[in-house]
Amino acid sequence: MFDKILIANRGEIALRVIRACREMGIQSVAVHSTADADAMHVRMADESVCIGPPSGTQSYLSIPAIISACEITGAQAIHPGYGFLSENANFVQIVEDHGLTFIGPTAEHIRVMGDKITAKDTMKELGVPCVPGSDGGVPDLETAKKIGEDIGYPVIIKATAGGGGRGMKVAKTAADMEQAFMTARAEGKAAFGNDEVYIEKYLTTPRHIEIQVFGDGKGKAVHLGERDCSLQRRHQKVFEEAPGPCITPEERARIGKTCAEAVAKINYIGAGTIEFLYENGEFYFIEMNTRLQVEHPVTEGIFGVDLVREQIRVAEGLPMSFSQDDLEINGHSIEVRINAEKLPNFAPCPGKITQYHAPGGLGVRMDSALYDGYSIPPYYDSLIGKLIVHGRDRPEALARLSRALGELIVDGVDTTVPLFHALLEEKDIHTGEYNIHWLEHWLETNLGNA
Ligand code: MV4
Repeated sequence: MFDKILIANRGEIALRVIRACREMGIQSVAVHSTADADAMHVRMADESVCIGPPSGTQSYLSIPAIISACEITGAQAIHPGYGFLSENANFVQIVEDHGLTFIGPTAEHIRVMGDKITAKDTMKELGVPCVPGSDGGVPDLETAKKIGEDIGYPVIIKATAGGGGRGMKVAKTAADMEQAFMTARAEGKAAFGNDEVYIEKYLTTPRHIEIQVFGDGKGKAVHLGERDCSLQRRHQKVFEEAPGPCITPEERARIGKTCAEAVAKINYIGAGTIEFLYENGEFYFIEMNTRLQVEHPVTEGIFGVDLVREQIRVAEGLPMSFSQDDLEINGHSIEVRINAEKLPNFAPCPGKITQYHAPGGLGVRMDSALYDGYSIPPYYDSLIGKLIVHGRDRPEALARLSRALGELIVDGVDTTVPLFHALLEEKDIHTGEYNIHWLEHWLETNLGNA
């Protein structure tokens, strides 16, 4: 069993992992940049190590500094949180070469899922339904045009190394193909050093539905239903919920079983998310994320499980503490991401927090590393908190969200809180009738957002 875990991250996710460690009787080690000396994760951990200057590249992304911090403190395992080194297969290899445990999937699974073409090939082979498109990579424009004619326009050209919307171009008709193909390739090359691309039928009005899976690394795996994360701006999620308002119990059981069986078959270990586009009652695989996600608390809310605790257990070689039959959905959970950003254009807004008051009461969870007098540094992500609510049903969760947002005080910087107050006035949010384009359209109409 581990007696000490190092958390290679900062902010609310570092606190999330420290809390799980404390409940399990495991010592925690925080690492931090010089800009984060006064950060809450440093205060809350049992020990801390300064690993470098403010820039993420030289601190939270510095593999030698993080490995050294483990050696200095005697930590036996590393939890990567999300972002930073969480999906870096090379890092996982180095961690293991130093006799340490990476709390997460194997380097091999991270590598396979990090390349979108290999990920799709693997999922197709495992029986997961995929978006119709090219069979693997598309070598040249001539082949691309042929595929366009075969599957029919519109199509989307995606860089295999892409993700988060980068290296992605839509061709509405054959006339757009040359431009779209060349641009997707060039962006893939420039951003990821990889110009390999593939083509899919472009789905015009899907929802983003993702299935939470969890494996023990020994051929056992479960699913924990879906999250609907369709409300996004520029590929950044802003509002997430579970269960999905449009998914029936039958659909959930079917796609969930397919996903759990797929990851069981590859001996997947730990938390994973299989992302789908959902349109006209059909699921289409797009990508798999091999990490704990920002929005994992909505899944924890409806299933009453602690996913970080389970990650630590399976990394220790223990079984998961539940089986599929133990997992039952209870009520509805919603998360909103509180970013230090100024509306209408979401410009980052770092600065000093002059007053912070977290909401509370039944069904309210606030995951945040803020405190009175804290200065949000300008070097990192603008996520400063996640407000997660749970209710017996969706209307109760929405009412609770409105109530909790009203209690929340974050003074000194601009935040995305006013956006959520406004969204809660919208009929479509209450009926659940939205898709991946709804929010950008709403922002344009209501805030004149660019
Ligand atoms: C698509 C798509 C439509 N058709 N693929 C965007 C980021 C990456 N994860 C996949 N993305 C998309 N892939 C096909 N075949 C539309 C998107 C997309 C999107 C997906 C999920 C959530 C928000 C989105 C916003 C714009 C485009």
